[in-house]
Amino acid sequence: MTDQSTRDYDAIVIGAGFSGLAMLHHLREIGLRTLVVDGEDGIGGTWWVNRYPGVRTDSEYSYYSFSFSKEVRDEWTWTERYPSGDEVLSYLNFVADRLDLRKDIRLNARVDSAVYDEAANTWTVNLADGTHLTTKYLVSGMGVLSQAVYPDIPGIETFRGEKYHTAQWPRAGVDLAGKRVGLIGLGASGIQIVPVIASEVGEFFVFQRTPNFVVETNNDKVAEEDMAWLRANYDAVYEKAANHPFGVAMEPAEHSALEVSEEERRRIFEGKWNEGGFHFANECFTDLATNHEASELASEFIRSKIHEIVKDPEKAELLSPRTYSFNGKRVPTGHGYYNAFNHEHVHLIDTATTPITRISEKGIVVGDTEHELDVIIFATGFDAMTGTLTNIDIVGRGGRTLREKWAAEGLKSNLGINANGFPNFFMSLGPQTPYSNLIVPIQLGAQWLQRALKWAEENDIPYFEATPESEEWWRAETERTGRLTVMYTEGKKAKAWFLGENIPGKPEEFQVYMGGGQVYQQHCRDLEESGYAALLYRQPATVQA
Ligand code: N01
Repeated sequence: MTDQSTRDYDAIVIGAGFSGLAMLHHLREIGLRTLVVDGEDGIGGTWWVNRYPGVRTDSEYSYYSFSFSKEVRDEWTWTERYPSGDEVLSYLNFVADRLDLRKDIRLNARVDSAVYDEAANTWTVNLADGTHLTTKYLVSGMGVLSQAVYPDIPGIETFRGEKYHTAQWPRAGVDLAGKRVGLIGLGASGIQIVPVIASEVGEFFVFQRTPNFVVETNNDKVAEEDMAWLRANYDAVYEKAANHPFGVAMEPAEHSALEVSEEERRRIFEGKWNEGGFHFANECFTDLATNHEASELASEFIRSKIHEIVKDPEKAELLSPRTYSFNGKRVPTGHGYYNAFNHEHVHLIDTATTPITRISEKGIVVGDTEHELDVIIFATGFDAMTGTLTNIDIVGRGGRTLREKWAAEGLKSNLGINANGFPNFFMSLGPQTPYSNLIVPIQLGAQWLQRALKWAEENDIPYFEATPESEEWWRAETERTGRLTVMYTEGKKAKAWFLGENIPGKPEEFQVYMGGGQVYQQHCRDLEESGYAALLYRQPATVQA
């Protein structure tokens, strides 16, 4: 029923990363004339802009990829268990070529605003170059950790040396050889960059406000037989990931950390530590994310590992988190992170005890001490989940933006998929979608929307929109389930982005759903099986088809 004569497109998707590519493929499959627009000059989304040294996945290759295309599965070969950023970017380019997506992707097309016209039931997407495009369906694939933030440190603009943010890294690279380099920020990004540039720079000053619990990955090459096995078992691997609370293809743990002997606990922690990466967080015990005592036992194990690896006991102690416990921040994975601090030219500056007071023309001032630098790297994170959506004007019914809605009502959505007041606007990985390996909710979300819009088209439904009741329910459910985890108590202490705590002035609300990816998917299936009737407006007012 889409009226092809009056609108430029049936669907416009903003963003050409994993989300945008999956959406384009699935919406085209149901015959929607779909266009992807992206402000960058290459596809890849987060993997296009995050080119800092050391960037790589912290999920394993086997489930950090799409399972929906047999061609891609059969023809693509991963080379590392935790693929580098370059390899993921090559993968996404391969996907775009193999599925012939490029012809419907417009790059260098930055969206300034998107405005809903109620009378015409049409969205107008306004690009920075002055182009206006109209569409029935508008989909955000703008990414959840894409709105980079700089810290509000006085004098930041006065620094005369070079300044870089990890999420806006120059394409041509940065020559750090022999230079005095300062790094602010030790989340997943900072932790990846440390060991890689440590061997390159002259002097390295790492400014640490809050230490992190870093789990080493023990990265490895992917053997030919591993790829052959994966190709034969892709669906099973994907299903395992989809049924896991955090979207990883891993075995469920069997015991509480509190019900085994100390010796047995150490043995299990040790085994999973050696296996590396998210295996430690997910496979040791059932309650590292839900029980404070269990999370503290994991914390103590990691602290003991830090003291084993880092030779200087003072540095080791500084690197050991004491103010919150494991899972209080999104668990970062390491590639020689703690070891890097054994280099003499890597200086760890504690800015928790003596804070950074300002940035000067010459460097970073901590208390009264000025550290002179040639380069400052900011790995200071993102306005997560909502930042990209509130940074541009997405204008719904009555001229109200999403930014205004959430400021007035608190963060609200129906399953992170859509929002009341914004008909036919959908989000891939909207706020309040699962805290997870993101490829699972991206793929399942694109497939869900494909079925929903096919149904809408076949049944002459002019628009989908979240009801106020569905939003109230999902907001309450997101908060309720989040508060059952240690992410709530510990995340508050650690100023975690998943609670919005990292952005000054941002309200404390769960930005993601902590109740489990598999539970979330069941809610999505329930919504679909109800004929979308339970939660979404489907009876038209008087709108044009
Ligand atoms: O950002 P973060 P990130 N003064 O918000 C510090 C995903 N990701 O880019 O903790 C001093 O985690 C801040 O200090 P503190 C992943 O989901 C994935 O590293 O507030 N310091 C913190 O250390 C991850 O969780 C991958 O005390 C300041 C750091 O900046 C998410 O992105 C790779 C400061 C910010 O850490 C975000 O990670 C990379 C200030 N004023 C990222 N302001 C992979 O999958 C901030 N900081 C591979």
